[in-house]
Order: sequence, then C-alpha cells, then structure tokens
Amino acid sequence: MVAHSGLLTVMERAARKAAPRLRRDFNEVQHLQVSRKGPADFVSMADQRAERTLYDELKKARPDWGFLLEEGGEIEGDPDKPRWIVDPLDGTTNFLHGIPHFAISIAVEDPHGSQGKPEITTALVYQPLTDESFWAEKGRGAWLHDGRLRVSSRRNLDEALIATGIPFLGHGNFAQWSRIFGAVAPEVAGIRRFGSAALDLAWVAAGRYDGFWESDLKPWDVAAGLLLVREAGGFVTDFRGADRAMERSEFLAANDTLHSKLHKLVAGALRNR
Ligand code: 2AM
Ligand code: CA
Ligand code: CA
Ligand code: CA
Repeated sequence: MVAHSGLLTVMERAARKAAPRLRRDFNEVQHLQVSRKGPADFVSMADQRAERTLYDELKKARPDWGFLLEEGGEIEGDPDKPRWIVDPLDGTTNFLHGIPHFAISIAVEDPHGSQGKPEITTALVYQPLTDESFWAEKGRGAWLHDGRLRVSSRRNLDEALIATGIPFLGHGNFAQWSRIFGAVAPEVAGIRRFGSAALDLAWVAAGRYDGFWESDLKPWDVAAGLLLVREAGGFVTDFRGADRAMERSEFLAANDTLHSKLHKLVAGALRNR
C-alpha cells in the first residue's frame, strides 16, 4: 500500500462514511423524496445528507478550514488556511434514474499556491458503488488505490474514446457544444456522455478515456478531477488551448499528443461559425 498523506486519510474516511447511506438511498431511489431547484437541477435528500456527513467529518479533522460546498455554498474559514471544495454527489441525474454512475468529489485548495494563486493540492474522487478511490497529491502523482495512474498513451484520434458533457435544458452553450461535437465525433473512435464530470476526469487520469471536453462546469465538479488528470501526466486547457480552464470554465483534457490534435479540431470548429 502506498502511503498517502494524513489529509487523504481524512478525505477517504469522510467519503467512506458518507458512502453507505448513498448506497442505501440509491437502492431506494424510487422512494426518495425529491425537491426541484431550477428547471434542470434536481437536488435529492441524498445530496444533502451526504454533504452533511462530509462536512461534519472534514470540519472535525480541520476545524479552521473553510468550505465550498455544492449544496451549502461557501463557508468561510481561516483565510490563510486551505479550504475544502466538495461535491457530495456528482451524477445526480444518474442517481435519480437508478443508473450506477456517480461519485463523491473532495478537493483541497491552498490559498497560496506555487504561483501565489489558489491551487488544488489534494484530490479524491470516490465511487461508492465500485469502491474505487481515485486520489492525487500535487507533485506526488495520481493513484487508484495503490496503483499509479497514467493518462492513455494512444496517439491517434481514430483510436481515441472521448468523454464529454452535453449542456442540458438551457444551461450552458449548446450551440458551441454542437460545433465541437460536429468536429470531433467524425474523427474519433467513440464519444461517451456518462453524466459525472468528476468521474470523466478520473477516468481520463486512469487512461480509460483518451480525452474529455465540457464547458460551464462548477468548481466542485472539476476541482479534484483536474488535479487527477494533471498528476497522471495529462494536459488540461480551455478551448483556446490556454491555461485558463477554471477561469473560463472550458475543459479540454487529454494526453499531450491527443490534446494538441483535439485542440486543432476544437479551435477549427469555434473559428468557422
Ligand atoms: P451534478 O450531478 O453534481 O449536478 C455533467 O455534465 C455534469 O454537470 C455533472 O458533473 C453534473 O453534476 C452537472 N450537472 C448539474 N446539473 C445537471 C443536470 N440537470 N443534468 C446533468 N448534469 C448536471
Ligand atoms: Ca447538482
Ligand atoms: Ca457536480
Ligand atoms: Ca452534485
């Protein structure tokens, strides 16, 4: 077993504490009481319960750290200390439809990163149904349990399996997504849309997918996944190829070679409108 930091032990413990309830709720999803937040955004009791458990566990371990929680919003902590960025259930739509593909995402953001900017230093994407624990630490690589992760080594678009997320019900830029899809889909081996950005990125890190693009995501969807991809040797940029993915909320992720090939297709698609 590869020893990871005490912080990751805290994160895994929190995720494993929230998981059994999520699994039970998933099995009883039909009976779940569901409330609606906006036209497309279902928030289940499961979301909120899982977030509460994660919050309690993380707060207990690091009492003075702040939070950015999908459901609970921002909770201020000591501004000089890191904060937790948490999505208690990424893939809610899957969850509500009984589709076994969702994850807990927890990231640690250091307010004073290497370039003086806030920076994600520790990441966990935990899949309660498969018990898969994807984790990464800045400078120490990305891992699935005790196995080191590498992004795929495929170099040809026609062998590449690419994941994406499709804008839903008026949220996000569907016209832009369609142009990119129109340029990428004919060139690659396949496209997948499984509905959890956190797992999409974890699977790029694990070399299961060869690449990924999506836009209009929130920090809690991607904070952990981006560190996983980068620590697995992958590239993540915005659609122009710049190192501004988070700022612009555009994510193009792949290994070096495929990233540059995909970027050409994406840039072409966005130029010819
Ligand atoms: P969520 O399950 O935590 O809401 C998939 O494209 C990404 O978009 C997921 O990470 C998902 O996170 C987010 N998302 C938010 N609202 C969504 C919706 N109504 N339908 C599908 N995905 C949604
Ligand atoms: Ca949501
Ligand atoms: Ca999410
Ligand atoms: Ca969520």
